[in-house]
Amino acid sequence: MKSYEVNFDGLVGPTHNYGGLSYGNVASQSNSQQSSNPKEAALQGLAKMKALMDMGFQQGVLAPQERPDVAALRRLGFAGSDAQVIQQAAKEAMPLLVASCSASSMWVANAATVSPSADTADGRVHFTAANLNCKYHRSIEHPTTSRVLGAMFANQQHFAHHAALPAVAQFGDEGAANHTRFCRAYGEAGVEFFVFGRSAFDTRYPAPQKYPARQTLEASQAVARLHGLREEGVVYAQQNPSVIDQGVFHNDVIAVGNGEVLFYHEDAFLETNKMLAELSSKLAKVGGKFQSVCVPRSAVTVDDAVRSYLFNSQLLSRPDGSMLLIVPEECRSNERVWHYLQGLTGAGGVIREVKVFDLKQSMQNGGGPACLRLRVALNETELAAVNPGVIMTAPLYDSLTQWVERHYRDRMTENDLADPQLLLECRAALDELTQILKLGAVYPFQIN
Ligand code: SUG
Repeated sequence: MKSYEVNFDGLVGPTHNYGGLSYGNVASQSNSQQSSNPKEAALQGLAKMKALMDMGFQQGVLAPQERPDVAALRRLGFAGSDAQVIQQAAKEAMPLLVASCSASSMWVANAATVSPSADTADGRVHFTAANLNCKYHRSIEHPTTSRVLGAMFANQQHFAHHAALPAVAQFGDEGAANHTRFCRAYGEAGVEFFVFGRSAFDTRYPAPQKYPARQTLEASQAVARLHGLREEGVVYAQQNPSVIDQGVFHNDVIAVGNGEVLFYHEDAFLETNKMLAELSSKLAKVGGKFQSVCVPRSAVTVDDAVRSYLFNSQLLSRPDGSMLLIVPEECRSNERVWHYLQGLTGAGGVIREVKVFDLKQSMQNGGGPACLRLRVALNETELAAVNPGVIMTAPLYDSLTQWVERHYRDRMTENDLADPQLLLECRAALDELTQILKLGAVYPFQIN
């Protein structure tokens, strides 16, 4: 049976703004309080989805969240009508209003961890929504994420959904951003690679000194258990704490994998050789031939990687078996990175082509091409069981583009978030979106 990697991209929400909310994420911190352009952000994301679809890749779309999250503000003690809740929060606790308005759900690499059916004990595709426990503005995403994923992958015969892990730092889970799957073919059993930043209970693992390590070993292990993965099909590795301290807040900022290939920076991991050997031997047991492409620090520094998002790229398989790298424009403007990429594609190795996309609006909050997509490997039968409303087509692209043009503002600052009219605009937009994507009622304002 045929199988595919389907990329579900997060549609940028109408409140996209630069709130400076993510300590440890250099772009989020340095662009704090700048004015954003939600319309441009959503259109840049849609253009990437359309381009990948046009290149022949399977492409889907994942809906944004209801923002401002008035219910979250009510849980923090703000009361009255919805407009009063927003105005009171703006007056007394602006950072909480900003957090409740974040469009951060666009980075769907953090929405969930997904294990394809070929890897799981019950032969279903498993999803665990990420608790995103490290940042308040992200920790409020998972209930809606679960409802949206449930509406997209609704067939219980093929899809199993797990609630987010307990919402405490010891089980901090950032989803697929710290998870990669290696395989010979998408429909065959593979090796799932979980990268963590620290251990919650075992003091032998070093931790970063400056910035938080968002993912724990214990969270990764819990996800692997929930998904029914075989021990032989899992490899755990620790991220190098010193790169976290240089702004690598997720592993997908310093490594990306696809098929049998891992593309990574020399400084990305601890005990790299041991990890590579384990990946290679476990992949060999399921018939695969592991290949790694290491980018030396002499060619590209960790700082270059953090600024250009070289590794936050999408590594995609082309029909001839070679691979294509989708990178953000920032890679072209970094001389060392661009020089490295020219050499890489010209060397006759597995990565043959680079395509550049303008994702500046998302990049300024620390989200590149890979952050914007959730990969779901599906066989033909499973793909047919996905809600067809969320699979990208030319007509869907047109409707979504027109929907963005109709509903989105082209400028957003902190003051705009305090405007109660924004809530009404967003709800009207999202109500229409759930009809376009045929999701049913998934937002708090639709179900309460
Ligand atoms: O969690 N930025 C996100 C970026 C997530 C990128 N995802 C991956 N690497 N997979 C984060 O730090 C910034 C929001 C603000 O500051 O307004 C933010 O949440």
